[in-house]
Amino acid sequence: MKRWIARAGIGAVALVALACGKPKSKGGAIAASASVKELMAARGLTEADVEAALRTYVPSGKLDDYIVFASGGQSGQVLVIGAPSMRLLKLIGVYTPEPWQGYGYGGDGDAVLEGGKQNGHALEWADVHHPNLSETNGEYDGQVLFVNDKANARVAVVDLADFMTKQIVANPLAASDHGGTFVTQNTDYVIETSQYPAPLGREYAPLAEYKEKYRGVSVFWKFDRTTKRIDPNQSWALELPPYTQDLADAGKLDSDGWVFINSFNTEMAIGGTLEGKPPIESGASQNDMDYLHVIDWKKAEKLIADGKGQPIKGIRVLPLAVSAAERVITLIGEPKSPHGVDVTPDGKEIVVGGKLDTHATVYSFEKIKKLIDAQQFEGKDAYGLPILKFSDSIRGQAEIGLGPLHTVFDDKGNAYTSVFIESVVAKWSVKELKVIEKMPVHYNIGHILAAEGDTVSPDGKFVIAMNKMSLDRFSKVGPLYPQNFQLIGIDGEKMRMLADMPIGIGEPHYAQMIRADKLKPIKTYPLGENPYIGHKDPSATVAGQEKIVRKGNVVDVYMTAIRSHFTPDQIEVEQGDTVKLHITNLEQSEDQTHGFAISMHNVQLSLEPGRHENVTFVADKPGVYPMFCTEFCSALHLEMAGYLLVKPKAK
Ligand code: K7E
Ligand code: CUA
Repeated sequence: MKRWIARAGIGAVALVALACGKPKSKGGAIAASASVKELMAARGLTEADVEAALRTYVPSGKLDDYIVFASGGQSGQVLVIGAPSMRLLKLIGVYTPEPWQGYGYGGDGDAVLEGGKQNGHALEWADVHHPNLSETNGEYDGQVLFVNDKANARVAVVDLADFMTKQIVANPLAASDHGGTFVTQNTDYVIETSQYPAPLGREYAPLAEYKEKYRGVSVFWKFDRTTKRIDPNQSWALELPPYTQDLADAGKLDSDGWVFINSFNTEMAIGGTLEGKPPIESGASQNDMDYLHVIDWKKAEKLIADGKGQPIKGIRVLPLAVSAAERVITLIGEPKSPHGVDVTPDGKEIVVGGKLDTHATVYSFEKIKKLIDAQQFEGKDAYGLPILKFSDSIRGQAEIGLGPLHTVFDDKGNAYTSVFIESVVAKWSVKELKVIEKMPVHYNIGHILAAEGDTVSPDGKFVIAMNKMSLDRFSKVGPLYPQNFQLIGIDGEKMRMLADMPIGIGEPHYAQMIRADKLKPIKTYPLGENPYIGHKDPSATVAGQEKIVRKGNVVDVYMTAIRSHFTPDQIEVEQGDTVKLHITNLEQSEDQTHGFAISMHNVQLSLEPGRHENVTFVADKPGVYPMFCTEFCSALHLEMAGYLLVKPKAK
């Protein structure tokens, strides 16, 4: 029963019968078995409930068809969820230390978190907004995941070979970001755009000089496929006007080479509530139109290569004046404080969600391109950027409802827009610009995502409503309620609500759903591999070669771990020594992970089979400290232990 049992036509009773293995009766009538009916009655389940259960239930030992990578919001992590079961598979530590994975607790992962320092500060939290999978020819390729930290303007790279965070790059120009981390169709660039305008490079300038000195910025981080890392030296940026840039999307197919970024607060309101001035929220909602930024990034790339960029904090930035003169950035009006901007799968159109306007506006890339090529502008903004006429740039508008935010697509030409104030998913025809159906969601939907949704060929199977509020959906757990992911089937005539999943670790924003068979994670590491360097660690040790080497007050310990002991298991050092542990897990069988912790030292590692880790600390407090395995690995797991002895300094 791998395929969906029924298209719209077959009723729930039929599904129940099928699920129970009851053969169809001769006359074609199908009946649920008495025991299933009893169960339904006892649990108060309707036929629709049973049908939803059958569409999402993944029995023990069976695997999900899709994997969802969801933002963990303020937790700074990424959730990995199976769909349609909506089972949580993993939390990947990204910006926040994650003890189970031994990420940020004394091992080599500390260096990744170090890379995320801003202004010399270690930042222990992040607000993860938009996970984006790497693409090849506009299809998810399952290699890498990028996520941004809205709060501190950072971008992280998660390697999907082992589902580990390998790099955090700190944006030196902006103080916050939002429109990211969108990828170009072959992942040449990962794009990160600032949210709240500020002087580039985070210099000081008074708010009175907002229009002159404050700026937005879009960083084009160059992604290197061979190293699976962002290369900051090959990256560059575009100076943007101090409109509050919001969401963004990269063009694909016809619109490859272009990026679309929308904005609010083109009024450039700066608040001042204590002085009785209007807050930013009202100042920013005065104009009927804000600006969609249309960016020719291939032209910008060329100008940067020709030396037109000016370095700020080590990044080449293309000045606004150059972008204006060379028509790298063109503006088009967009109705009142929009939110999401989403390119259609064919790359031909751009859908902007109105937020304060009830429409989704569909821009035509072909029209835009023609107007730009013919230099048919209706004017310029205060920064000299050319503006296209709104009515000449769009194909039309769809009346969606109150608070349209984000839009995703299926394989049949339909769009699905999250409608925040109405708490619905609106399904509409892109061609007809007409709403077909609205599905209520619980409650206050933010983002929406679709199976293979941002590719050139969405699957049209599921969408997930990512709801900000859950009110009456779950058992009460104190005044901070979980968020609610709602899985909705979209492969039938009508949308079907299938499952709820509470998210209790933060407020997720976006997520992407990839076909599970596109992911090819490794099962074990080659013996001695350090995942952060991608090959065998120079300090990797094999059985029989373990040793303790002392040089001055530095003690190097070359260790191994195998069921169920560490070698060596007694380490004696002197107070004040720098201790360097180099531990190789000699296991080569699947799922045979050992942990490693030392009491009182904030050291905790995860040593998956074959993996090597290095730990450095100063033994500053004399005493006896147990060191032990923290992952239940065998019947003798508790015996997998030893001692670190720190001898007091001789007086
Ligand atoms: Cu709409 Cu940050 Cu993408 Cu939240 S954003 S919902
Ligand atoms: Cu090794 Cu528990």
